[in-house]
Amino acid sequence: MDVLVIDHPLAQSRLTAMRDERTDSSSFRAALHELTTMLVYEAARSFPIERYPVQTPVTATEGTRLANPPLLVPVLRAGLGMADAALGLLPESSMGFVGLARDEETFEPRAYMESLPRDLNGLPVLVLDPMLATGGSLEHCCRLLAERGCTDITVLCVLAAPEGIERLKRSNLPLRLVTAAIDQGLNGSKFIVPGLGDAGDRQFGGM
Ligand code: U5P
Repeated sequence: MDVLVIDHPLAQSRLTAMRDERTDSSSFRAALHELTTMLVYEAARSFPIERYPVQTPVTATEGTRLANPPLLVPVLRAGLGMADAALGLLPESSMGFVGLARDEETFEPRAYMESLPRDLNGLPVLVLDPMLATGGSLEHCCRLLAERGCTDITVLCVLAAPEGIERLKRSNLPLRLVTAAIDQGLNGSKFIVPGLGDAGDRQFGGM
């Protein structure tokens, strides 16, 4: 599994704002939005393009567009804060949704919603979830996509724990990971350390 870490200074400054416990929800959402734009920009570097004729005011030339814009799949609830930024850079993309809750005793994900095209053959997918902790949620989500025929998954997250990366590697699913940082690891409550806390609560408040 390819892992791409975006260590650009502008990305790292947004990540630091998100880590800071004094950052309020509104500023946290703004930093997540901007950071997602940077992660999508870098993830899209390897997307296939096609050339097509275009007329400028001066002459005829050739233009570039994405050959196959990916399906965007934010993982609810925390991935919602990445959806608008991703759609901004990929306006031709469609969006599906997967809702996952983590059981706080077993730490395993439970799906409460799936809204995806039935057939994902030939369609690349960009999965949006800020945190890769144990990897249970993202493995579950990517398995749903692979079962529908998807063979090209890019997982976009803000923070990844080594434990989650290992789990995704072992899954043998057809995916690559783009993240702004790989943190030290998980604590006893399976939170990422140093991390940024609960990405859903930081954006939308505690439930
Ligand atoms: N999560 C956090 N912060 C953490 C660890 C996990 O917000 O430090 C939440 C995220 O919402 C993420 C989910 O979607 O748990 C991933 O957990 P896991 O299935 O990778 O363990």
